[in-house]
Amino acid sequence: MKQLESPTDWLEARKIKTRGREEQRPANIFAGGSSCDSAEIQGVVVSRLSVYPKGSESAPRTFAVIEPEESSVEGLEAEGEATWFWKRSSKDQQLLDFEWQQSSESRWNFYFKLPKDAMCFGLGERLSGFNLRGRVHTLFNHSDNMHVPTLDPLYKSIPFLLIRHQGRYQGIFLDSPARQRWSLDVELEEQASIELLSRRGFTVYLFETSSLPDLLAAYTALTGRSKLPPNWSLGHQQSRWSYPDESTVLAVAAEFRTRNIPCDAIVLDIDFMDEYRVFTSSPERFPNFKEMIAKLQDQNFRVVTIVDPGVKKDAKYFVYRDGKKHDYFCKKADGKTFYGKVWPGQSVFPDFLREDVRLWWAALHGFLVENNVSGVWNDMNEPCLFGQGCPLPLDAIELPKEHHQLFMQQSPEGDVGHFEVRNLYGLEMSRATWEGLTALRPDERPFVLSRAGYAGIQRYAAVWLGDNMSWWEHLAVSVPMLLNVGLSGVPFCGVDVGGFGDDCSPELLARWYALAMFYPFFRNHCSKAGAEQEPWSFNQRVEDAIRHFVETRYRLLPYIRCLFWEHIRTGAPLMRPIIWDYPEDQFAAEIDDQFLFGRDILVTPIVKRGQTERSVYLPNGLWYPFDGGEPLEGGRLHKVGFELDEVPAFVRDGSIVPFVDLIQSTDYYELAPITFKVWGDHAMGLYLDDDGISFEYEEDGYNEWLLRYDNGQFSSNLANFGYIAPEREYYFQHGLRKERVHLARE
Ligand code: MIG
Repeated sequence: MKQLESPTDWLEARKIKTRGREEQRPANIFAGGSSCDSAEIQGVVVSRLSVYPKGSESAPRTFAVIEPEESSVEGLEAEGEATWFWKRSSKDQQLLDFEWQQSSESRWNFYFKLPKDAMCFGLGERLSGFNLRGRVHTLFNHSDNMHVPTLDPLYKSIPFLLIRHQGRYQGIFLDSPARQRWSLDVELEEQASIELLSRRGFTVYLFETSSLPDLLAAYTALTGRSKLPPNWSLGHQQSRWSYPDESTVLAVAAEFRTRNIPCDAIVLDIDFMDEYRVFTSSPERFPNFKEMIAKLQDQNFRVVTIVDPGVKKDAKYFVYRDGKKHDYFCKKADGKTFYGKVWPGQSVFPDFLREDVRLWWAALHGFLVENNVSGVWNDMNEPCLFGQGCPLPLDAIELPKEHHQLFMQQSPEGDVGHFEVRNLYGLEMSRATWEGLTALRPDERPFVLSRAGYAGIQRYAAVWLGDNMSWWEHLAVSVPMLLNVGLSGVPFCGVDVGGFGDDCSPELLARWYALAMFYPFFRNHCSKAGAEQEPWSFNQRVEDAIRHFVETRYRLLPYIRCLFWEHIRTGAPLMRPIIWDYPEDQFAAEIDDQFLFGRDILVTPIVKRGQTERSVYLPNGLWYPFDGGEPLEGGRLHKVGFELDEVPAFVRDGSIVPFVDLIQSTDYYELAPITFKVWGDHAMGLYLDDDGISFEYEEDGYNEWLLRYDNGQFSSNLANFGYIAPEREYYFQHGLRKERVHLARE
């Protein structure tokens, strides 16, 4: 593929890449238009700049953004070709000196300052550790199953960067689904730059200084928040590529019940289909698909199935035929249908950017809903094609012409080359899925899981981070990766527990569960080639340890549900860096192997082979070991031992955490007693309840209590009462004292 338009372009771009200084920047050829305004979103001032190239009349729409209601406070006009500076409302705002220019027909450059002590977070899915500073981050959805530390890009692209400077935060959201490369002071010159390859324009949002929680609140007000997930999807999920047939699936499910390891869902990977045809099931291996699911439901399991975007080219296959008839598949620039090779062989790809295509795809889920499949897993939706590396070479400095962009897509502004909108493909597929499930089962909140994504993916799907390995390094890196995913607005996330590729070891699996019980999305998954890693695959000791972690996860479900409530109200992720609550703690800012799970639990996993103790940093205050014991004083490091079956976490002094009695499936959640565990002598907490499945909570169908413990007295204050719950028992527990309580009814 020829990328370069002229050798001079190449040289100029090299210069920008290696040197960020102004005098070496290429000429600015911008001759289009722009508009600029600002709004206050959730208390944070956000400036918006829309830039469109010569020949267009407005910046493209990209779907990522829900229009802020109170937009256009300022109505500043950005002068034609002039460099546009971030409007400064106070001295404090001069930090970034954000500038932009156009340096070729399809290339835009952005520059901003990164003070020496500034740290960078966000940008979605990055393998490079918590602080993203010091390297280049490419945003171009791409599937690669060898997750070495230098791998770039990955499956998801979320162009939202959070910059921490002296305990305060600023944000940049470059809303364009075209290829972006963010170079975060690679040259150690306190300069960062972004290169965007697009012939369309862009909109960039600059968030003025705020706290980290406020910044997330504003960003998620702009790009949307998750809905409450169905209760069952917060349970333990078991997956494998692939359980080959019905009897294996039923046997695996039975194993959970006989061994008393809680589990809510069995996930079916690609082999459940009829020769990888989406929206079918194999007549040979899953001949009684619906009955099998009914049997699983009798044992309180749900079924999640995979749905890939590639539709098998097969004239006898209804999805292919129907899609062809209506012209729903992507075409090349010459107007001919695009075929690419994936699991089903030659396949076609729906153009999910089109509303009519999304509606059609949504309706196809009727097959799954009729069979009582509960959740849908979207894989390969970058989209990933066999036999191809990254479809745009990393060193490309121009956007290839349309006939080199795989295929065309129809955006609301008209036809556009795929690379202009590539990062939206997975999001639009998951949106179609989410909308389909919502329409087909209006009384249930859908569960959709996606591999690819763009800003706003949280509105439609949970995400997992693709093909990790059964390596200790991948256990460790899951913490900073998921922290950055959460700070990029996506709360419902996890990685394959036990690792996808390679063989998991007994010790690794136990330690992985010890951490993963705090992943918002909690699924054991393993590749075809890997050794078995179901919880019982090794010895009794490991199985018992895993049982303890999974049981603890289930007991924590009321707390986890409260954390999702917090997300829908404030945009907060569930997994948070310590600096979320301790903004001034510079020492905590460096920590990427611990995290806060909500406000009250600090998770301190063992992520190294053979290790039985680690140093733990506790922020200010008193912290109680999760599994019991004397509290430790915070504000310093401690050496702490964690046995293989010990929960590696601490609870904050002054918290009240709701625990539910042990259940094997969330089907038993509603009636199970709840105990409010109190840590410390003065404590506060929150407890919310709803039916766990419908959208009633959006219409006031929930109950909320503020809990207090003071002077040996537990009390509850009703904040909302809109859900008539079945009767269950409540207790409070403080140390050895446990008593029945009745929650306030008014
Ligand atoms: O080409 O469906 O990341 O979780 O098991 C591999 C088979 C396709 C990649 C996913 C993985 C899944 C696998 N898929």
